[in-house]
Order: sequence, then C-alpha cells, then structure tokens
Amino acid sequence: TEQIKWWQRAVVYQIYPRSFQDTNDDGIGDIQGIIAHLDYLKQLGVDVLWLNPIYQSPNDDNGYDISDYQKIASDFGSMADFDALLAAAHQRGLKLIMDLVVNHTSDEHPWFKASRQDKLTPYRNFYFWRAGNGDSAPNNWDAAFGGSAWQYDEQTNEYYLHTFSTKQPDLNWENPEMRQAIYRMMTWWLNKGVDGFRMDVINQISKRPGLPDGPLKPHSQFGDSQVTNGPRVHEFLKEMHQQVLAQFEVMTVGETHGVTPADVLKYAGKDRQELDMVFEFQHLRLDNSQHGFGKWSTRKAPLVALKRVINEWQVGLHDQAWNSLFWNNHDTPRAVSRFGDDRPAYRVCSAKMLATCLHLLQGTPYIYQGEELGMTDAHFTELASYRDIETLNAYQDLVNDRQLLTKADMMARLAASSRDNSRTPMQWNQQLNAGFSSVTPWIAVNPNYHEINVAAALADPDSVWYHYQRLIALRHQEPIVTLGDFELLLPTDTAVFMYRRCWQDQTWLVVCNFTAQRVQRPIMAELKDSSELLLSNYADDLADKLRPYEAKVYRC
Ligand code: TEU
Ligand code: CA
Repeated sequence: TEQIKWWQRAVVYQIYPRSFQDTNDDGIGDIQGIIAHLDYLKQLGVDVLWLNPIYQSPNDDNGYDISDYQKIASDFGSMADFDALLAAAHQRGLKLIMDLVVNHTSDEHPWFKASRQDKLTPYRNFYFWRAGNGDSAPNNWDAAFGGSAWQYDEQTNEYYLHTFSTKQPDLNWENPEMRQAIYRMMTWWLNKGVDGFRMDVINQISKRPGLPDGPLKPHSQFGDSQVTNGPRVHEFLKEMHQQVLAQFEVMTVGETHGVTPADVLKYAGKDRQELDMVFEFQHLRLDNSQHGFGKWSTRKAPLVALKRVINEWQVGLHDQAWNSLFWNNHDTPRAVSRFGDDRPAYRVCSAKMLATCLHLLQGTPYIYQGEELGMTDAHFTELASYRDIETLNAYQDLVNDRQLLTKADMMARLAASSRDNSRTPMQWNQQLNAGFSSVTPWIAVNPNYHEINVAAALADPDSVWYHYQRLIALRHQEPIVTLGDFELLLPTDTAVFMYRRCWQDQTWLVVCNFTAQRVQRPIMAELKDSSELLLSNYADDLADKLRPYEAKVYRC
C-alpha cells in the first residue's frame, strides 16, 4: 500500500463552538466547554477536530467576519484558553484544525478601516474599491446574503466589493502585499502547533479581470458573480502551499462550492501541491428548488441522482486525489432530517443507515457535532427563532420586499433548509437547556433533547452513537476502507444504495435501504458461503429482504 497520509485514515469532528458547551453562563459555547468534552470525543474515536471560527469578530455572520485573525473572540475565551485546548487535544492524540477565512475580512478589521479612509493608503488595494456608474454599482453581481455585492462608501465616494454580507468586504488577492500578510498570519497559527486549516470559500479568491457583469440570476435583478474557480486560483494556492503549508506536516481541506471532479483533480490532485482535499457540494444541491429559489426548498434529493453524484466523485478521484465525505455541516440542515427520516419510528435506524452509507466510502469522513446522536432539524415555526443572517435576509427579500413567496411557504422552506437547523445547542443530557448552558442559550435548544442527548446515547448500546463508534473503528482497523476502490451496484434503483469496495483479495458489500418501505434485492447473489456480516442496524439478517432503512455491511 503506497504511503498513506495521516489524514487519509482520519475521521474529523466538526465543532461549532458557539453551540457546543457554555461554561461561563452567558448562553454561548466557549473554548473551556470544548476542553470539558475532549474525553467524550476521544471515546467516540475521532482523530481531528475542526473548529469553526473563534477569532475576534462582530458576529455579523457568526464569526465568518473576522476583525483580528490573531485574537480569540471574548465570547469564546482567551488565547490562553485556546493554548490550553490545543495542548489538551494533543495530549489525547487529537489533532486540531482551524477555520481559515481569507476571501474576506470584517469591515471592522484594521485593514479595512485603513482602506476606506482614503484612496492613497497602502491598505486601499487590500480590498476591491471601484467608482460606480453614476449611482449604480460597478457591476451587476449579487451578494450571497442578498442585494448587490457592492456597498457605496461616501468617505471616498466609491463602492467596495462584498460577496457575502455588507460587513464582509472581499480581500484583493491580486495584491501580493495582501497575500503576504495572509501567509504571515497562517504561519503564526501553524507555529503555534495547529494541525491544519479548513479554508472558507477558498475557490472564490481569484476574481475575473475587469470584474465583468455575470448572467442574471432567476428571480433577481442581479447577476451571478461567477467568482468560483477564477483564473489565478491555482497560482495563489500553489504560492500559499510553497510559502506556508509545505513547511509543516498539516492537513488542509478547501470549501469549494461549484466544482466538478475534474476541477478537484487540480485543487487536490496528489502531485498538485495545493490542497489535500476539498468539500464539494453537488450532493447538497440535488434537493434545490426547481423554480429558482435555490437552497430554499422542501424537496428531497432523488436517490438515483445522489448515487450518480457519489459514484462520479468516488470513481473520478480514486488514486488521483482525495474525497471529503459529509452529509451536513454548520451551513446545512441536519443529515437525518434531510437525507434520512426524523420521524420517531425511523430516526435512529435511518441515522445509522446514513452513517454506514457515508463512512464506508473512500475519503475522509466529517461528523458534524450532534450527528453522532441523530440530532434532528429544529423545526422552528416562528421567524423570531432564527438567528442566521442568510435566513433572515432571504425572508425579508422573498416575502417582504419582493413578495415572491408567502410567509407560510417561506417558513416551510426555512424549516427544511435554514442553516440554523444545525446551529441549535449540542444536546448533552436531560437537564435544563440540554446541559448546554445554565442560562437561555443564544438560540433555542431543540425540545427533543429530552430523548436525544449524549447521556441517553451512551447509556443505550443500540444508540446511533455506538454505531458511529463502530464505523470509526472499522476505518481505523481495515485498510480496505481507506484504499479500496468503489463500484456502484443497482445504479437505477430508487430505494437501495448498494456498492462494493475491493482491495487486494478483499471485497466488501454495503447495502442501504434509503426508504421506510420493505424491499427485496439480490443481495445473496453477491455473497459466498464464507461471507460474513460485519455490521448492521438490525439485530438479525433477512438476506434479500430489506427492512425500513436497513443498512448492512458484508465481508464477501
Ligand atoms: O459558506 C460559503 C457559502 O457559500 C455558504 O454560506 C452557502 O452560500 C450557503 O450556506 C448556502 O448553502 C462559508 C461558511 O461555511 C459560511 O458559514 C459563511 O457564512 C460563508 O462562507 C461566508 O464566510
Ligand atoms: Ca460561554
């Protein structure tokens, strides 16, 4: 087996610090809260922790608007707390990667404060400033959180670019001084001993020369900024690798919306010296609205399409690059509600099925906090329950400003697709606020915490939690999971996801029923007398008969 990199056998656990554990009674999760649960994470068996941003921020976008890259936000604690966390994680053999947000800063970052002062400051070109056309913006780009991507600033009578919120001005990567400032900051964190980075919208850092108008987007007077996969993105990533990353034994994962497997052979190809892997999102767009409302949708992804996409990625990257594997994160609804079935009768079974389906693919799996419990969407019914800028801006735009959707329709779409679904507090036990905090949390706890919580999961040998623990152990023990190739079976089957993994003389068969129906499939035909059932979410095995959400793995 060729040299396996440590991150190819690893399982990553994503912590959203704001919602993980509050230890100082302010209703907000903090770093001491993470330290308090490191033994829990070690017991689960994960290898790497990924923290969403904990840097100084005005929290316009929950920390993705950074005003000081080298200071810890007081919400989360001090740099001494961070140093204690890093040491405590390393003591347990856990690695820790940070969230690198360098497509943009906060408008309260000193660089931007200087940049907006006057046109001659050296920081002017750390950002994109353009004169408008009269009182209209320099081009027709939209911002991800609504409105134009350009904000007029009267101090110098020019507009600045912000592809996310108005408080998130885009950094100008064409400027080598700006790039060097980023590389110095990255080196500072790596010298502290962090084990790598998750890189926020990293394939958006190269903008097309001249910032040309994009094609109009449906239901919008704005155009598509087309900022993904720009002309110099690989040049910048190679420079970053050469000047920073190559000096350290670290892991990187790029968040790259809008990439194909062919693109990823460039971002994460074995010999490319750019990134180790990326998050691609094709499987998370299959349930998008078919009437131009994008992610605001109550649709379900068709299983055949899901299998086709996963097959393209497994086959397309095998032996050439490396996949990340994930059903959800802090920007998405929760896996069991979106891809499984969170009705009480099916929640545990379908959560285990989803875990089995994902964790036996080739790639590095990412577990989002609470996924290991089968935590569900929030099912909020009031707009006042939501906190996320993306959600609140979309409601204001689609319901109030442009009346394209009724309140009831949009509330159903928010319940199915808002990012806040994954941001409700981690459910630790049955006590007040699920043990997350002794005061009212920044966002409501899901009322189902009475039955869905860590204490209950650890006390129940049949819980989703122990299923995750077994899958993580399988990955650590069996090279086939890391190195085996992938072959999709029954590609047109609308209920069952069945695939084979082969490596040297070993073959595994993974069978997942994605429905609440009983179905029959030719499973035994794939097996020999010597085949062995390795793992199942049912206590027995009915051969070709599959029960609701049944998921089983055979060594053939
Ligand atoms: O997300 C990038 C991003 O494009 C998502 O916000 C996506 O547009 C939206 O969730 C619909 O799927 C990254 C971070 O993960 C996100 O939390 C930040 O809000 C965003 O970048 C800006 O930093
Ligand atoms: Ca706190």
